[in-house]
Amino acid sequence: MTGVRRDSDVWKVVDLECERQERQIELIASENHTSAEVIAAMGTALTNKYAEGYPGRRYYGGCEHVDTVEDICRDRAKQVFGSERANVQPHSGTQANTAALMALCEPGDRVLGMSLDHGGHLSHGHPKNFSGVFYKFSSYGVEKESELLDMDRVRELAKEVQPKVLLAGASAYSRVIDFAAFAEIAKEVGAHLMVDMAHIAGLVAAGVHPSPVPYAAVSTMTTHKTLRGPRGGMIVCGADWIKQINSTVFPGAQGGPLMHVIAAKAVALGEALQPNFKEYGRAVIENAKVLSETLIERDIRIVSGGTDNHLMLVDVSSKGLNGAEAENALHAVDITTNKNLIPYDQQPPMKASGVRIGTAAITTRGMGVEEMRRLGGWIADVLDAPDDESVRARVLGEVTEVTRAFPIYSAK
Ligand code: DSN
Repeated sequence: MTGVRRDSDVWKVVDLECERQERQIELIASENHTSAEVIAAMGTALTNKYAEGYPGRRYYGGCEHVDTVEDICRDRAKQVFGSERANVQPHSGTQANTAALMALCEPGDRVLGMSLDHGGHLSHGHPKNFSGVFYKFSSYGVEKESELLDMDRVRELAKEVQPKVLLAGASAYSRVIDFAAFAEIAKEVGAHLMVDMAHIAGLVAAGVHPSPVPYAAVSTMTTHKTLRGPRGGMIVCGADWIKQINSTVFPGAQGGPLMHVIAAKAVALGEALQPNFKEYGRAVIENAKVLSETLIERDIRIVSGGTDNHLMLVDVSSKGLNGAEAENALHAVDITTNKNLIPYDQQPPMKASGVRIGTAAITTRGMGVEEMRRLGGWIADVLDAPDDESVRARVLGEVTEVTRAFPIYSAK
């Protein structure tokens, strides 16, 4: 079964994408390179199996083996995150958030989450997302001067809004999130605390970022960012919430689970339990710090002045560019980033004033502080002279040299 490649239309494109990933430096903060074993688990006949329901209580026969793999996955999720319970079926982070909100409150209830413009997420109340359509979202943001969350301000807002759910977590916030403070505020206003730890799940698993699990009623995540698993979602919670969560994931938000992806999540969680995953988490943060310091030394402004986690927001307006221009200039030298709004941005989202960059993927490739210093230099060179052909040719040559020295799959 393995190695069948008859459809050349498709495989040609798959090969191009694999080659692109090997050739480019991947700095998109929400991406990573999974292990070959995670990829192998996804490419199995488990994709054929319908398994609506949960292990031991399915709506289909023949589930004896997929029951076992889902049990392994749930047990590993509980072990990795120190949670009482886990649901490993969500197809994505947004579907995990759908199920969590359905469990924690009713349509029309008030929810307080982080503003998308300040680093939140679409599923935290964007008016066109299910969250903004079905719930009354209000948002907190970062302070204008410090560009940091101010928990006193969050408390004031929570008292004003009186939400049923207080939602913590972000997709573009580079500092440690104080889950204990969020929990205290939630308690004061009688709200449930929900944490979306999609970006930092791998850092939490590695023990290099405080865990929300002891504080939150329900914690959601994606499995493909710092956690380095297959594309998907997951929920961890206490025994008190699992009945509702199991029912809001299936049949609430989804039908049949993707058993091949659950097998791959189990493999990734097994990897996260290995001692070298802690080392990986530490290296991701160290690399991000060195990269941000290198950029700052080259007069590039980093939102909030630096990073505590795997990502940073680079304010490219300090170089007379917008985010889209910077993304394109870096793409031309095989450095992949994404344009991103910075707090209090005056630009529209498709231009933005920043690019978001993260170190999860390049750390997986084995790059370290020496490469971060070179990388920071290349980014600065390109942003200083985005139209200079000679700079572009030199940087592209050096990027190629480094990506060849750090293969993702080909030499492993
Ligand atoms: N879109 C993802 C990100 O890039 O952060 C979050 O789901």
